[in-house]
Amino acid sequence: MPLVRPFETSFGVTRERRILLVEVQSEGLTGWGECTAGERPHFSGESTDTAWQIITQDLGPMLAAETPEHGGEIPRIFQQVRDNRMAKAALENAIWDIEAQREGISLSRLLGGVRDTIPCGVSLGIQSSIATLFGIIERELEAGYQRIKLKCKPGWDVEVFEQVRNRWPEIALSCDANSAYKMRDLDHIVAWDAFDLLMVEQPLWHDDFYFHSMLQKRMETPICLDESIHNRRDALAAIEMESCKIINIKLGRVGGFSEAIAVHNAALERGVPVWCGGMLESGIGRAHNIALSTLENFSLPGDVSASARYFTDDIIEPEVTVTSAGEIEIPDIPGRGYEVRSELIDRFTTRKEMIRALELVA
Ligand code: OSB
Ligand code: MG
Repeated sequence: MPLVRPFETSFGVTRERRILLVEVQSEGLTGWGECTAGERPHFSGESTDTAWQIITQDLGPMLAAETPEHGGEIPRIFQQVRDNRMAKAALENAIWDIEAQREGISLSRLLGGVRDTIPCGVSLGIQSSIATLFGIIERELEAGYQRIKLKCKPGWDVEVFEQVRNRWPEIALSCDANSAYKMRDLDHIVAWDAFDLLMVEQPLWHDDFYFHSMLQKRMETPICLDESIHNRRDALAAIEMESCKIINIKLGRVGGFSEAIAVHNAALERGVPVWCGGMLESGIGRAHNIALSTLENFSLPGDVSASARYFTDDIIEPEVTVTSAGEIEIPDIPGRGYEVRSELIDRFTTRKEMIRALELVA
């Protein structure tokens, strides 16, 4: 799926998405899941192709050999497979979708969601100039988005923050470095306290807690961890060490809804707010992010925004839209809340594999 515009982070540029989708059929119901791995293994060690391999060779057959009734049972079934959380999440989330349909309730309700609208922010990629960035910020604020997150890296940081702050002294503003900095940059990052940022997301290594905690001790601005948090245990360690004061929860990064809820609850009990991150998802992953964002502790605007910001033609119907108040309204229908446009998916599809469960004899 071509992106409406390229998205640049400190680890590279994405121009089109090559997305692995999972369709699970059971008892006449169809659940969908999206693997949020990137085309290249730059955000995490997973990619679209490693996930294809793990799902077709391992996870798919493992799931087909079982008869789970609840999404919450899936982590146990996949226990023997180490890591590969984005591959696992694609399958687990499809089962939660089916379960919600079977129960006749929305996915949000099944997960324990408490909101009927969610607050939305946008994540803005690195641009060719500050003037271009200003134009984009203007448009997004005009559309109603409640928080602007700026991707940053050495050479695209202080200068940008300073000019954006001068132009918009009051907006909720944050930044995300995707691990672009090192210890020698600590003084440089501490100085960002001057820009009244809501948070600084993942400034240091993708697998670090310790050095983030050293930075957080010197900094007023809350650090938010993204890449470092893979599960509830990571969240507990990061909170205990004060490596962060805010957590970005991504369904794929933590391995699916079960672990996302566990991270959410651990943070809630310790007074640490969370928000839902994005991975340039198609409508299916987006629908799941929306449902997750209705949980109580998702109190900050997330990176979940309108379909049209990414794709001219999204694969769900209706596409995701954002109100002028910068909110997404939660669909109150059974399951994921959006229809899947199968004919459009077929047109985009380059490869397909079917894994059958054994027929059960009643
Ligand atoms: O770090 O949050 C991130 C996109 C791809 C990989 C990592 C990240 C992002 C984003 C975009 O920030 C969020 C979105 O708009 O989906
Ligand atoms: Mg991030």
